Amino acid sequence: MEREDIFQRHPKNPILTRDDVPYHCNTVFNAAVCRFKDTYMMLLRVEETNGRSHLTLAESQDGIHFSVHPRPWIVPSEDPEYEPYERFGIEDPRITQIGETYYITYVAFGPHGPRTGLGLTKDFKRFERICLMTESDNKDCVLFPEKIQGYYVRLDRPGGMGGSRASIWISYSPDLIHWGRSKVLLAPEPGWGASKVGVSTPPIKTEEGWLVLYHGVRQTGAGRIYRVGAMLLDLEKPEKLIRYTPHFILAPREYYERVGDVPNVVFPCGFVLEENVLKLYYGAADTCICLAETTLDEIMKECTGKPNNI
Ligand code: BMA
Repeated sequence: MEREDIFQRHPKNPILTRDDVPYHCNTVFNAAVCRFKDTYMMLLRVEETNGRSHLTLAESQDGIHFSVHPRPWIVPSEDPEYEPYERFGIEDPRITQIGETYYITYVAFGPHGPRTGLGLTKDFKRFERICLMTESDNKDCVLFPEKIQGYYVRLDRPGGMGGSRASIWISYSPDLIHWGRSKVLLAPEPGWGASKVGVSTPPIKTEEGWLVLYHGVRQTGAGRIYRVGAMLLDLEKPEKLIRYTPHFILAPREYYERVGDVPNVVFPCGFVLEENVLKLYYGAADTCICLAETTLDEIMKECTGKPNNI
C-alpha cells in the first residue's frame, strides 16, 4: 500500500515568506539550495510586483532560519545575447555542484517563451553566464553532479506549453554547450501526473541508481495540482529508467500549500542531503518556501513502478 506521509514537514513552515525579504516584492518561492562551506545557501525566486521574477541569495547556519541578501543577485541580462530571452524574468533555479563549481540552471523567460539559462559561480559572489542551453518551450532543466562516460548530462522538459506531451528528456554534452543524444525518460500518464511531468531537483547518486524527484501536474476543473514523485535511473546509462513512483509522495495538504497566488502547488527545486536524510526545500502555492524531510530509503521504497509509458 503506498504511503504519502514519508515527508515530515518542518513545524516552522513556511520557513521563508515575502516578509523575510528586505525589499519590496510580491512573493518568494521555488528555491534552489546547496551547502557552501559551512552555510546553507538558498537561491530564491522572488516575484516582483510587476509579475516578473529574479533570483536572490539567502544564507542560513541551520537550514531553517535564512537571512535574505539585501539585493537581487541574478537579474535579466542586458547583454544582447541574452536580453531577448530574459526580458520577462528569471525563474525556478536549480544548483548542481560539480567539483568546486556550482552550476546554476534557470528558466529564462522572454517574448519567445521559456528556455533554460546556464551559469556558474565558485563563491556565490560572482555569477557568470555560460549559455542559453535549450531552445524555447523548455523548463525544469537540471544537470547531473558528475560527468557520465565522459559527458555532462542534463534532464529537461521540452514541449510543455503547446499541448504536446510534456515529458522528461535526457541529453548529453561534451562541453555544456552542444547537446544531443536526446531521449524521452518519463511521459505523463493518466492519473496524478496526467498533464505534465518535469524534474524537480538534481539527481542524487545512490548505490541503486540516480534518484531524481520530479513533479507531476494534473489539470482539474478547479485548476492544476502540482505534486511530487521520484524515479531511479541507471548509474552508467541514466537514460535507462529503472523504477519510479506510480503515485505521488508529496502533495499540497497544508493551508500554505493550498492557498496562495497559485493554489495547490508544492514545487521543490533544491535539497540538502545529510547522511541519509533529505531536506527538501519547496515552493508552496507560488507564495512561500517550505521544508520537509525524509530519508532516501523511504523514497526508494516508494519507487515500485516499472517503466512502460513512453
Ligand atoms: C510552473 C512554473 C512554476 C510554478 C508552477 C505553478 O509552470 O511556472 O514556477 O511554481 O507552474 O504555478
